[in-house]
Amino acid sequence: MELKNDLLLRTARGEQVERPPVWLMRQAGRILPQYRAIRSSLSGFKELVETPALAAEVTIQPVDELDVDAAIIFSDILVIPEAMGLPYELVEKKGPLFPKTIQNLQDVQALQSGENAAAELQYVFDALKLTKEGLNGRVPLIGFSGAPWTILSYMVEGSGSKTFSKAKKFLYTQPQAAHLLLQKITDTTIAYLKQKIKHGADLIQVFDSWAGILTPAQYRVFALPYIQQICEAIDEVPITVFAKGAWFILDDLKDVSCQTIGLDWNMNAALLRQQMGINKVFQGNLDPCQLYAPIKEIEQAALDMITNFGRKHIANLGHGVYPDTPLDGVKAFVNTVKNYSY
Ligand code: 1CP
Repeated sequence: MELKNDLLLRTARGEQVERPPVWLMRQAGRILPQYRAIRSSLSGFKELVETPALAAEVTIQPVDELDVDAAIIFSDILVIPEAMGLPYELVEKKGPLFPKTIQNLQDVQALQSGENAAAELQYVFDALKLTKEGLNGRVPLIGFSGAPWTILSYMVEGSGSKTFSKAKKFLYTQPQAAHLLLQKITDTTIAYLKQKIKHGADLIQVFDSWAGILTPAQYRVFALPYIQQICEAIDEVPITVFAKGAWFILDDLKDVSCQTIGLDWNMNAALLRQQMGINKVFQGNLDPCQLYAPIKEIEQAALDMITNFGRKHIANLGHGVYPDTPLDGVKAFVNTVKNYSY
């Protein structure tokens, strides 16, 4: 199926484009009344993720409502631990919870991995296929996964955390088990992403949401080599690496085989280009809280962001949009980018 709007892909490939493409991390979700309506009729988040027709429907909602330049498949990074043998629950108002966690080498050895594990996720692949049909070529579809370190952190910690100190302790005290676990996650993630691409993903984003809590030395040993393996294996479509909070690793990411680097709102794109000579495409990085401001200020901030990034830019927020963000603020951001021309 030919894409009617392939601006995101042309930008990710480094081509000269007319304006930055725009989409928002977490664009499918509670910011949209259409999403809340579907969600409230279900038993929970997992039912939505695991029912392909519904997942496809909520994936397309932001394309209809916001006219963004990409859809991102509605799913979660935590489907990977579950496929490996560690089920998750999503506790209302509290977040993810793993009844069973990884404590030692034996626990890691008991997990399945690679293609066998990825095969458990047929419901995601079916959702991609239905989404592609529903989009009918309007915009590209983004597939995603968590980065191995971020996935390990949930598997060891058992829930979200401010410090992820249990997960970091695991790296310091059981490095051998940690490396085996990271390798198993990596193998599963590669098999999973390849299936996503087969079922229609046009671009892949790897979320390293907890990158910023590692030291640079830990990041180089426990995170980056596995991200590199994923980027090397995925050569069918462009790939974005978003290592949140890890400004200290951008100089290394320069040499990783990804096309695009996601930046959070603490980072300065112009400075990174000048001082580090990073030539890859950047994605980001408006502060999600900026969207609570008056409309005029949102518009100005979006223009300032575009100016700061220069070319080779995919406009986005610096992290996911917060559920209580006014829809008018979101639309002001999207429309400012869409009305811009270089
Ligand atoms: O019903 C609900 O609204 C539950 C909230 C929710 C939603 C909407 C969760 C639970 N996951 C999702 C969907 C989701 N998760 C998407 C959808 C596609 C889109 O972007 O529109 C994506 C890309 C994710 C990825 C994800 N899940 C990340 C990486 C991105 C990030 O925000 O850093 C992480 C860390 C998760 C774990 C997770 N799942 C859900 C929550 C609330 C969390 C975060 C928990 C924590 O803070 O530790």
